[in-house]
Amino acid sequence: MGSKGNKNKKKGDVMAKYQDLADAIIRGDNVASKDLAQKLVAEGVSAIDILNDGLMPGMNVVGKKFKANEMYIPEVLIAARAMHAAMDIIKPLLAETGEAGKGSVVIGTVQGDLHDIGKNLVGMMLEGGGYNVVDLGVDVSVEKYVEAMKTNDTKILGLSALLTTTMPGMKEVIDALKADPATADVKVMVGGAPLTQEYADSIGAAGYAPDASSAVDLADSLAG
Ligand code: B1M
Repeated sequence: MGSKGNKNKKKGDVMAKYQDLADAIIRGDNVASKDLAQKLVAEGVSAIDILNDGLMPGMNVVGKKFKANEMYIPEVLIAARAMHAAMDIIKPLLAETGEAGKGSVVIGTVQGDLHDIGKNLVGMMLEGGGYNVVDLGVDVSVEKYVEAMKTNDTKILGLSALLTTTMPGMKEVIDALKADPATADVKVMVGGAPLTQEYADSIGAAGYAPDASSAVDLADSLAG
């Protein structure tokens, strides 16, 4: 009886730890999200567990509430700020786990699209996977991508899009790269919540990754 109680308590404690972090994201408390992420790190929880069990579930709730009109843009932005505060804590740890010197990858969110949380996570995981990441930011024009692929020593470009209205911008980038002999051999990997493998294939992308971890495997296979 006693041991069963302890076992349940232990499990409950672990759940509560992540729940607090997820709740901090949902209510947009960037001080708490940073502190709780730091506390979990100090307790020896891995960066990837903090990401998958605390941050992502929190942001998923934000997404559901946003869709259901229970949260509005200012609250979602505040939640995003809290997510970034915690991501700043785990970023060096994700990077530490990586091998070094695999070369560079250019990433960016396509034109018209301001969503950067997923793109930033992909960047962090790529850094953790040993890549030097050149992040062009959000709302990146076709011309800026083409220019970046001429000036950086890499043939891998990662595009992120979160809106069905901005997804077609990926094809514009791919077509522009193919049309220029200096960038025709660039391999474009794509990702973002509304994307599918079928869509990636239809626009001529070299690969599609459904999440940040698989983005690293994909970059490895494109680089190899
Ligand atoms: Co926006 N938004 N948003 N939003 N927002 C969505 C995407 C939406 C699905 C919400 C909803 O209705 N349920 C919806 C899109 C609907 C659609 O197109 N079908 C939507 C909308 C409509 C809008 C606006 C149009 C709202 C408005 O103004 N009326 C507006 C557009 C602004 C613009 O971009 N021009 C808008 C604005 C915003 C905020 C600015 C308030 C904020 C963004 C803040 C920021 O990013 N700094 C925001 C947010 C936060 C969201 C939700 C709630 C969360 C997105 C997120 O960060 N998820 C989102 C709802 C949802 O997705 N559930 C929503 C967490 C993140 C870790 O996941 O980005 O999917 P994700 O990234 C994953 C994978 O997709 C993948 O790996 C990541 C990690 O595993 N991945 C890649 C991503 N990129 C990759 C690249 C790769 C590989 C993998 O290779 C290169």
